[in-house]
Amino acid sequence: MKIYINGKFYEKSEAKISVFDHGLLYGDGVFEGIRSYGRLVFKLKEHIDRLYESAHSIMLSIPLTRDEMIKAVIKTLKENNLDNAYIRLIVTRGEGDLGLDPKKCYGKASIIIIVDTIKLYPEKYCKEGLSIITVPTVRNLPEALNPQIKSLNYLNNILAKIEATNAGCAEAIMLDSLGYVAECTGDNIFIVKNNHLYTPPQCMGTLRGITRDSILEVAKANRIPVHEHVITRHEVYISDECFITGTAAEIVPVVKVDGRSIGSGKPGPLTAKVAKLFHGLTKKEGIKY
Ligand code: PXG
Repeated sequence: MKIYINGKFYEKSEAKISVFDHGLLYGDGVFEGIRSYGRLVFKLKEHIDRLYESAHSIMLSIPLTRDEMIKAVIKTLKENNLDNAYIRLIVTRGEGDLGLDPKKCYGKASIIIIVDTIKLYPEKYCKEGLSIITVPTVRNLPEALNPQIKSLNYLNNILAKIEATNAGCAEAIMLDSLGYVAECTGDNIFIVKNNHLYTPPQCMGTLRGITRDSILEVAKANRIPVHEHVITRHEVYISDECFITGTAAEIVPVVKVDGRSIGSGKPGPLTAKVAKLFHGLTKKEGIKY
């Protein structure tokens, strides 16, 4: 494995950054998780745009242009020679002192690109569907740390993940501070009711997932009605189908929420249809390497 750090490649055992990097000390930085399918990087431009928007919001200046960043990702993929890869792109605030002030780190942002493979959920869950719960930890308030900023500070999600796994679930629904469904710990959520798709709007304290947007794109192109609409837990419980979406997870059906069976209790037909449409898109769209 060859890991990119600030323009140079290192073996995994040699790929290191400073213990004074504010990415480590404070989770001060931004990241993206990206996938390639058959040597096509899926929605790379969208991921790079979201990275630069996250960075802009936290006043982190990335020392490469967007085009240079795309080239760096492609170069790292070529170096690692994987046909189907999971790419983790990280920009940290860089090395500073032990104080919070990011100004001490200016000009030192670190860019790290790791290319690996990932299987987030076992095949059994993808085929039979997940059983998930709603956890007590609410999603970060948009007015505090906006979930649309994909920052290195993931403790909000990790606390929710701990609550999920403690209860024997691989994923969990996080609510916003008003009690509406926001998203899962590392995935967006969709429900199906009467052949319409619903997902919470991004203003509800959700990350604007690239997979979520791709589902909206394929649904619209195939005349499946889609709504970005507030969702309550009750609406999830009485939905016909439910599924979660993420770059790492892809599309995973959900068959039980808080002990309530969803629809037939089995992965539903519209979930299968949009998953097929999504995988079709990944096969034909992307930047080649
Ligand atoms: N919501 C959150 C909070 C995420 O972290 C998504 C939605 C899906 O977004 P994309 O753009 O990938 O469709 C994510 C991204 C993990 C893990 O181990 C998950 C993500 C990132 C890093 C790790 O579950 N998901």
